[in-house]
Amino acid sequence: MFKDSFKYYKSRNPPPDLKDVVDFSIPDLNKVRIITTQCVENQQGDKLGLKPIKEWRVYELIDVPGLIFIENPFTEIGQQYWILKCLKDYSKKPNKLNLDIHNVLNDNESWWDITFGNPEKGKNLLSKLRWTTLGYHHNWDTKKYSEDLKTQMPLEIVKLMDILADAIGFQGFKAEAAIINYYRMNSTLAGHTDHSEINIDAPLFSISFGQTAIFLIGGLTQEEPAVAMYLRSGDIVVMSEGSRLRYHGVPKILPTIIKPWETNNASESNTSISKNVDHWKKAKMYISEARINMNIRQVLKSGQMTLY
Ligand SMILES: O=C(O)CCC(=O)C(=O)O
Repeated sequence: MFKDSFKYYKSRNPPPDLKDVVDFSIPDLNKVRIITTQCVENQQGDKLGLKPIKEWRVYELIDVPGLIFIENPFTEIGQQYWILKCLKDYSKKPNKLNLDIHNVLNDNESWWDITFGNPEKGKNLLSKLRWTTLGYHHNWDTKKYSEDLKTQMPLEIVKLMDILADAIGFQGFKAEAAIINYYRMNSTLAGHTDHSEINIDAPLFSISFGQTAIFLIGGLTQEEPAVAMYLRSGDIVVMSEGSRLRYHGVPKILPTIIKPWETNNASESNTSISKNVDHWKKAKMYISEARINMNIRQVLKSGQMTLY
């Protein structure tokens, strides 16, 4: 059962045995199948921090048809770019934050500015950011999207998703809603399904940055068993077709040894992305004890302009 696996991997004492966790960095071809990308290189990819598509490694989990895994397709600078976007830009208005209901920030204050710029007020704020929503804002209570709760999706996310979707054969995918999840080392995300979107035929993209997660994917009901897999910084899970409505969750965050957001001089000079060194220093400190997940969905059916 999903709950048993969740409890098993969440446990601190005794800690779980990780031998059955699928590790796509050493792919076991009895468990995963290699997917060939549709390798139309896109000039925009470099600006969005992506490696050339011909270098990507893409797999499908044999036991979970439609569950596609793209092993970190981002450059080092690309990881820094998206980590900073999530921390500095996507945590600002007009996006919605879990902090909104606590009234800790005034209208003219942002989480980033107060956390890193106001030692007194920002003292306890760093770990309090849990989620932000973009585009069609996910309503956690009703689980229904609404035209009244919608803001512009950031253009760079729309472009990134066009490239990712095209490369793995989901031409026409439109990024219309996103949840950015912020995890501390002791955070978990309980098992759930994502079914609020009118278009459940469109895939859901889930991009991880920072510390490593153990991700569980189960069946269509809580009663079925779950498969565990590592999600490391940069890795992308695509829940498509038969996997789109399966239960999934994150029982554990593990400290990472490999830090694909760290740059060497060669990667710094070989990019069209510029960076603010001071901002990155702060983001690097944050990500050393955190994980960020960008969860991106299409809401409407193809050709549909509004919800109703
Ligand atoms: O953090 C993750 O990897 C999963 C997030 C998720 O399932 C969600 O936002 O619905």
